Amino acid sequence: MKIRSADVNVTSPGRNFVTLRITTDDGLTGLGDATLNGRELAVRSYLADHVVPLLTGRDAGRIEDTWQYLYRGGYWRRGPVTMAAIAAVDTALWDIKAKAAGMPLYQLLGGRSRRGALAYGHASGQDIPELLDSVRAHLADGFQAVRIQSGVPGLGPVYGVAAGTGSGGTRYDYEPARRSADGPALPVEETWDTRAYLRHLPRVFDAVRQEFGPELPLLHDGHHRMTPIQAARLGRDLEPYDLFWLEDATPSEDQAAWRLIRGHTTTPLATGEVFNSAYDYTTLISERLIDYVRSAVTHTGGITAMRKLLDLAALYGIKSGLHGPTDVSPVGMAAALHLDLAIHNFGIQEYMRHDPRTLEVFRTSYTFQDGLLHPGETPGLGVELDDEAAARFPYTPAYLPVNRLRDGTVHDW
Ligand code: CS2
Ligand code: MG
Repeated sequence: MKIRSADVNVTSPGRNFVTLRITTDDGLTGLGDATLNGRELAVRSYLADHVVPLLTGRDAGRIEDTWQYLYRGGYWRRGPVTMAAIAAVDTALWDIKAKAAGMPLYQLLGGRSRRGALAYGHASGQDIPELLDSVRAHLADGFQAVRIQSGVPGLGPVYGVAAGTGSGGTRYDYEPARRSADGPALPVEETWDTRAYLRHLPRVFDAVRQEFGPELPLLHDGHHRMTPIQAARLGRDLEPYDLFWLEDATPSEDQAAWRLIRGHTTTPLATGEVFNSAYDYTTLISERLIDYVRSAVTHTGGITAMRKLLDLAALYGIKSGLHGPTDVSPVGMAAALHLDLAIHNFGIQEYMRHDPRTLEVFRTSYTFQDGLLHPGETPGLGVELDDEAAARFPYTPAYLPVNRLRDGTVHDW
């Protein structure tokens, strides 16, 4: 079975997505997600200008060889653009292989290890009462784990807190990137004050635990905003509230910094959504500095690379917590779900539900029931792209926000 063609689709049904479709000479198609939030056209060009010409005529069944050919053969390694492009090819080839086998992809990854993947949703509020309502709405929708983010007294809008009423009528998931169609064409700028945040967050957790009791798994994203010693203090202050995890407590690329946090707190730690290679994790995993691997299949070289990374983590007792924001397309989401079902060291899956327009363009077979996600039994990944629907939503430039301290200094967000 040879690759006949490959095409890159860019569409914007509520937000931008980059999708690769590979077609074989016997008419099978496979999809791969290559969405890189706010930098979509760079990946489109990498794929269309540099990768697609290499694919035509290749044996569609040789997934590992194609991965190595694109990774080693390109000479320039790693980086989010390269690895998102490789991920799209890899995922599309796995989709094709599973369709050819007539099986849902998780069967080729070893079959299921569990009934479904425990998913966490994004509860948030500008203040504590609003957050409590949002948690309630998530529980009513069946979520059995929630991430909680809150506005900080004295600060304006904070990234990670929903700004308006979501599609379901409740304050739901925020949209990471602002499109020029929906507001200013340039990045929104937010103001940040870490000391105010550190004072406020334990109160937030206290209120949520008082309202919902000790059982509910609670998560929180620090979004790289703290120094290691601030993160250590927050981890310690939150210990009474028994977090499932504290995510991105400090900028993740400084792996050695996590030794300091780990040395001070027993709050479980997660990181890796901005990583794109297993090499980004070597210190974190081998020294057991984190508890959960947060990468996205879409940004880390696809199913082939993610499986190796998760197997490495498993050797050190570290679990998965794969990235699943709205900027991972339904194709990338499905890829994560097949892995979640198959691997032994599954931890939790992020689930930020997509806009209904997105789900008009991407027809999915995955399901969410009783707090668990399941990839479905359709052969392959179980996602199809409707080209006509996609064409109704042309690409719209979008930027992620920028964060500044009160004195104007650019800060992590
Ligand atoms: C967040 C994301 O899902 C998360 O944990 O950190 O919203 C992230 O900021 C976006 O995916 C960036 O594109
Ligand atoms: Mg995050």
